[in-house]
Amino acid sequence: MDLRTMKPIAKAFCIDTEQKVVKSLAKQRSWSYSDRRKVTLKSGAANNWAYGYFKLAHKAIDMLDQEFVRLKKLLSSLSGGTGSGIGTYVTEILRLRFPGAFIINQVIWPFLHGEVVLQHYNILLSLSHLNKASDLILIHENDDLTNICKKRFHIENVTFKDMNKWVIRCLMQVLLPVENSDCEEFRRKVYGNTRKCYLIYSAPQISEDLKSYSNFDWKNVAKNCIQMALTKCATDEGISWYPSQNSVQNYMNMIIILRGPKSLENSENFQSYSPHVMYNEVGMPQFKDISCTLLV
Ligand SMILES: Nc1nc2c(ncn2[C@@H]2O[C@H](COP(=O)(O)OP(=O)(O)OP(=O)(O)O)[C@@H](O)[C@H]2O)c(=O)[nH]1
Ligand SMILES: [Mg+2]
Repeated sequence: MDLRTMKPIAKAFCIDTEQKVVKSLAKQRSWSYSDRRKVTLKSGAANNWAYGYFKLAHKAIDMLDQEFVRLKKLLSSLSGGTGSGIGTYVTEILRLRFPGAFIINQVIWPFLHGEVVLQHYNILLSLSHLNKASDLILIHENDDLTNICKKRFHIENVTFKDMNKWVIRCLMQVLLPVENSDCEEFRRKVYGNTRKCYLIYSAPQISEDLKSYSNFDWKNVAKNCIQMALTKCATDEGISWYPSQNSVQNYMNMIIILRGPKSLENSENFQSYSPHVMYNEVGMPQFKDISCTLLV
């Protein structure tokens, strides 16, 4: 707790090449960052992976050094120069220093159109490096996030803030503790897999104000979620029902995470879809009902 502002102090690091970005992020209303964990340089990485990776990253590492040991989960974009270049370099240094650490990268895939001209190179370079250094790469696509916000949360002018709320919700689904598995087991489920990249599908997608009018049961929520993954549909509405769920075996490694009061008794039914079922009898703080999240 920061006794001056009475705000909790975040454990996370906030890294950006541009001072204004870190300053604006540090202006959070409900928490603060310690000065040791705000890392900033003098100029941006100009949307250039190589500039971030080769020219700027070592400077950021020098500033991070003291508390490096606590850093195991990295959130960054793939298409700019800082998140992709420095994020990749930091991941590689972490891997060198802590060979046994379980490192997770959450990355944002850019919009298909209208973004950075170098984005394809930046993505390719980032993912090819991360695939060696990281244990688990969770991907969120900005076009999908926009669709979820528009179609399921009925937001007309979608902002990054709206999209990030859904990203955070999915990350909580995946990373909060579960009852039948711990970090070690999670690690074993994805460990040794040459494929590190996972897309996240999660259901139900429903706004708070509509929740009291809705009724969910495990069968439908899980059925929808699995079909979303099969048909690569980001939203849990308007899903195509072809191919059928019999083709679920096509997925090499599907991890199913169930949260909610009735998940325990149902968890065995999910084994037919995947041997990797993780569950927790307590629902998410915001989603007291049931929820199903897939990593595929
Ligand atoms: N979902 C989401 N995407 C974001 C957000 N901020 C930026 N992006 C996306 O991230 C990409 C741009 O990355 P930035 O983070 O702005 O770039 P950077 O990593 O700071 O790199 P440079 O600015 O080139 O130094 C684009 O694809 C944006 O659409 C955000 O808050 N949420
Ligand atoms: Mg930037």
